[in-house]
Amino acid sequence: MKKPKITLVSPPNIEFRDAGKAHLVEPLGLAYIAAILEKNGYSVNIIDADTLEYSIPKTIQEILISEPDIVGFSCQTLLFPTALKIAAEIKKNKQLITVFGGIHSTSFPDIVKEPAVDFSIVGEGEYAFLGIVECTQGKKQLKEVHGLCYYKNGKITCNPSERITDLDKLPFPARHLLPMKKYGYAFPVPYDKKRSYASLNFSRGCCYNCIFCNSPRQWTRKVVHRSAENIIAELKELVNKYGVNTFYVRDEIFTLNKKNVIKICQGILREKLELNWFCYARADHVDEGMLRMMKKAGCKLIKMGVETGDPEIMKLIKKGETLETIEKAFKLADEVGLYTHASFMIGHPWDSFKTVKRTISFAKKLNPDTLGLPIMTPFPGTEVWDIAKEEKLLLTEDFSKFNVMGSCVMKTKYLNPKQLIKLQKIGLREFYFRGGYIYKALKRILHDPRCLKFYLEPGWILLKWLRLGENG
Ligand code: B12
Ligand code: SF4
Repeated sequence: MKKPKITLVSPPNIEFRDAGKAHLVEPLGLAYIAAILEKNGYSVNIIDADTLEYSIPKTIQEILISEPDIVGFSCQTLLFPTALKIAAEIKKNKQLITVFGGIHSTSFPDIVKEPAVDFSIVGEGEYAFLGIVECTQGKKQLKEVHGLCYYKNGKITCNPSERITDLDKLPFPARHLLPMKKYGYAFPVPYDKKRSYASLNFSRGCCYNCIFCNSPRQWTRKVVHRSAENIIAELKELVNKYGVNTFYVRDEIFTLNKKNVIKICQGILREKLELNWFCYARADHVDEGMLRMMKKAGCKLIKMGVETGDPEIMKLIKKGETLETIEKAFKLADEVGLYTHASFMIGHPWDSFKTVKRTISFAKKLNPDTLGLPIMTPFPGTEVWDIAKEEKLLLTEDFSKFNVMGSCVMKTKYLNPKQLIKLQKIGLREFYFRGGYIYKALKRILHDPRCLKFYLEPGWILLKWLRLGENG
């Protein structure tokens, strides 16, 4: 039987392209799937339409040029409507199988009812996608493919999914199929060499249960770690094969397993990899010894989720942290000499004018190098989605509006969308156009003028977005 040709697609994010420009990363899930398919002798192609800034027609054209028999789409909720449009169009032009995967498929397996979706996968995609391909070769039956969902005779069938327990067995992501030179993150950390960038996962999953996060649904709260040896081998490949000198750890809670963090740092130093890197961490996981070790191994920036400056809301969102712990962690990171990013949100179901003001004040108090202040978006599969529906706070189920920045799909008990968008802009203005922030930025720039460049691009995007001069 002829082996099928496979094309994997990361759909274009047309409306929010500008917002995403400051941080472009590889579609790692697709690169993992491609790697396992290649390892099994299949011909694969990845179209990262988002990064390549393709329009929808251009994406359709590129898919058809690749003459695929099977097309896989990876999408978060926001990009699902676009992916669906593309899938419907390519199906009109060629007989092929479409497979949808990623967080939206996992949270919303009902998508298989859409005529343009042949199969959808709940959970991890590597063995599931390979399983579908093997079904087309008569090597497997659909019922044997973990996480596979399909719609037949008015009924949705979903096979139980299974977590991958040994991530070391996966081949490294097929980055040779990606436009690696296009990826990057504008963060204000200077160094000599021109940046060449990649991102990777050291683990998968998170054991916490914050009400707004899709991670518990995606990974079933089970954390699976890669070994330090396997990670160092991938880092060496990144340096030697792709000339990478900067990397980003995509894990939700990189600092959960301190022993592994230390081992990885020791490995980077032992192998003299000379890499700059940054990661996410939970404030309650960091300690001075670990932060110092991370800095020694090239870590420049640490991103921590704060979410709110209101102690009551902090409890309601089940983050499991306190404002005091968070403040301590930011101080510690400052002392150690790491750059910091704080991720906040406004528009929690209980947010009022007063609590948002508290959030803005707390952000100013922490004084991180950069601030994220999106509006709470209740993604399907999260507890906040259920709250939004039960309390009639949800304003639309048009997923193309679930962009987190600049539009608002959920009101709070006390604030409407107009008030939330206005508060978001006030928050960002108050944070960035403030003596304390400007002083810190100037200190960074004076210490090393090369920093300036890395303030400019995100700064320009922010200014455009805030549309200075307009009453927002
Ligand atoms: C790192 C990260 C980012 C990175 C990289 C995003 C990316 N495109 O991969 C950055 C910082 C850029 C980012 C941005 C955003 N992110 Co983000 N991000 C994450 C995070 C923490 C980890 C993702 C990751 O690296 N996973 C590891 C890789 C290996 O897994 P994966 O990509 O999910 O792929 C696996 C499976 O999903 C599946 N799969 C994936 N694609 C396909 C396709 C097929 C055909 C198949 C069969 C299977 C399959 O198989 C893969 C391998 O097992 C997740 C949290 C999470 N738990 O997923 C949030 C998360 C995905 N992000 C989220 C959001 C909301 C965003 C933003 C919209 C926020 C914003 N506006 O700023 C943007 C959207 C940008 C974009 N166009 O992607 C939400 C998505 C919620 C939703 N339902 O849509 C999540 C779940 C966090 C949350 N709030 O709950 N994010
Ligand atoms: S927000 Fe962070 S800590 Fe909370 S469940 Fe999601 S990944 Fe885990």
